[in-house]
Formats: sequence, structure tokens, C-alpha cells
Amino acid sequence: MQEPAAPVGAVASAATGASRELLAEGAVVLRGFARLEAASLVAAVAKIAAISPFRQMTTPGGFRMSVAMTNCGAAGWITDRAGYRYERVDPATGRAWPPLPSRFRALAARAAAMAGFAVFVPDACLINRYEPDAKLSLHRDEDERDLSAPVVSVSLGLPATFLWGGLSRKDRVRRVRLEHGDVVVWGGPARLVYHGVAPLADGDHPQTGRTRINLTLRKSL
Ligand code: MD3
Ligand code: FE
Repeated sequence: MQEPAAPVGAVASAATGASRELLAEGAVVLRGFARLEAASLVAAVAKIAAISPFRQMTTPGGFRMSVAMTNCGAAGWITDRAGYRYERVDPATGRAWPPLPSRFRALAARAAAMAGFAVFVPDACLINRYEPDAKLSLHRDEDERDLSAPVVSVSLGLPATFLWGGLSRKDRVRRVRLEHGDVVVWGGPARLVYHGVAPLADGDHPQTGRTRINLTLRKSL
């Protein structure tokens, strides 16, 4: 069962082997929280990508992102020359995004509760796929309508170095290693922190091959 959020430091759970680290007020790393269901999450991502394929989108400034993305849920995050936004229809297929699997929603709600967010009902999941050298530049997630809701991130496959800054772009950046099955919850005072991902180191993972997959569950609408 779940334990209440601890005030400081890392707390280990004998039951699951997962541990909880507070990065800052509102930002919690749940090490290994999704490890047992990771293979089933990877299989679900393959089914989603068979309907709405991974694609490298273009930023408003005209740059092609190195990370390939797709979405599931009532809306999906996209970027093109017109800007960043959520859309109910996948522009690549002209159809609705695949539905958000109930186990994605349940995992996100359980993780959010561990971080002190009693009620979290995500309606969208952005799925990022990193190949070696792919990276995500420092940014904030600010396209969601309700910024009082947290974001829950699930890391799958190859490990990555997560870059975690502050509320100002100029703030010093900390490096946090995220591995297969790690879950991060960001909300409250940490919701609008700058963050990114360092270029992915090459490797081979039994469940994802030469890639890292990241799910971010959001309340978008
Ligand atoms: C902190 N993804 O999709 S997840 C993204 O690993 C994104 O693919 C990264 O940043 C990845 O937007 C990092 C961790 C994360 C996600 C959302 C956040 C951290 C966050 C929103 C606010 C603050
Ligand atoms: Fe982000």
C-alpha cells in the first residue's frame, strides 16, 4: 500500500523495493516505482505507436526535434511552425489519438498520491522516444490549462541524465540519473521549473533496444 509523503530525504519501501527522494518541494523521484509493470507499459506503447506513429516534430522556430513523439488520450501535445499546443486530433493521421490505457491513468494516480497529490486524473500522455544523442533542451511545460495539476513521468529503457533547473532559466541545473522503471512527480511549487534531458548515451536495453522511452501523464484540457 501507499505511504504518506515524507518531509525530506530518501525513504525505502520494504514491500516494493521502491524508494522516494524529494528533489524539492513538489518534486519527488520514485525509484523503481513502475519496474514491475515496465514490460507491459512498453508493450502498450508499441500498440499506441501502431496507430499514431512516432514522429519528429518541428519547433515554431523551424528546428526538427531529435526526440520522436506520439501521444495517447483525449488530447496530444504537438509542435509545428504555428506553435506548441494540445490537439484532440493527431495531425499525422487525421484521427483521434489512441485512448489513454486505464493502467497508465492508475499508475499516474498512485504515483501522484505518493508525492502528496491526493487526486490526479490525467487526460493525456505524451510519449517521447530517445535514440542515441537525442536530447531535450531546457524548457517548461506550460501548455496545460490547469497548472495546479502535477505531471507524472515514467522512464523506460536506456538510462538518461535528467536536467533539473529552477524557476528562472538562469538558475543552476542539477543532473539526476533516471533509469528503467523510475517515476518522477512534479507539481505545486515545482510545476514550472525548467528541465530537460542530456544527449542519450548509446546502449542496448532488453525491453527497448537502443532507445529510451518516457511517458509524461498530464491534465491537459
Ligand atoms: C518538471 N520529458 O515531455 S520527464 C517533456 O524525460 C519532458 O522525456 C522529459 O520534459 C523526458 O516535457 C522529462 C520529467 C518532467 C516532465 C514534466 C515536467 C519534469 C517536469 C513538468 C514540470 C516540471
Ligand atoms: Fe517537459
